[in-house]
Amino acid sequence: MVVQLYGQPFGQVPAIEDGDFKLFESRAIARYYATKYSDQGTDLLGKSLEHRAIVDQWSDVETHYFNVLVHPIVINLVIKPRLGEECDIGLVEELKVKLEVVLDVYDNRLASNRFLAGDEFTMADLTHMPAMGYLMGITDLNRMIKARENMNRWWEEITARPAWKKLMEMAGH
Ligand SMILES: N[C@@H](CCC(=O)N[C@@H](CS)C(=O)NCC(=O)O)C(=O)O
Repeated sequence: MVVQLYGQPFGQVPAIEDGDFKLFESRAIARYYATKYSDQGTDLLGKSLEHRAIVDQWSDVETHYFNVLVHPIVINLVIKPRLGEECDIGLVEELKVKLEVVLDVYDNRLASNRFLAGDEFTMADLTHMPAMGYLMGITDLNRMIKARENMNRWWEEITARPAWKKLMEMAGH
């Protein structure tokens, strides 16, 4: 039986309640709060029609190229061992080969752009941070990122932001 918290029909987290308003799916939640508080702090959504489109483009790259590979890697190398379940090393090795190609695209993009959507930190960078955080904690994957100079520079910069440091402190890292 699926246990629904905050109306999440798949029984997963995160899900939020903001007053009477309920929402699930982490990326939709992040966009909701970024829009709701767009007049405060960093503008995460993009400043023009074109900039917003580029933010959306790299956010979609995260979902459709990056996360589809990284999510099962993290499940197998981080989550399953914690649950005492066996991980599928064959699958992880296949995914790592595919991920090398995707990381090259990122490194190339970040060679001429400070952040994924251009000169400013946006939602496109932010949505990568949870999975990137896991990857950097896995020796082999950490090496794959560190080998890419521009991606590594980008990761150092976005994790130096006060909000990430605060989150890490709260998580006890
Ligand atoms: N696409 C969803 C994925 C959510 C997800 O994978 N949630 C995991 C934790 S990170 C979960 O709740 N797993 C528990 C379960 O499936 O029973 C999102 O981004 O919100």
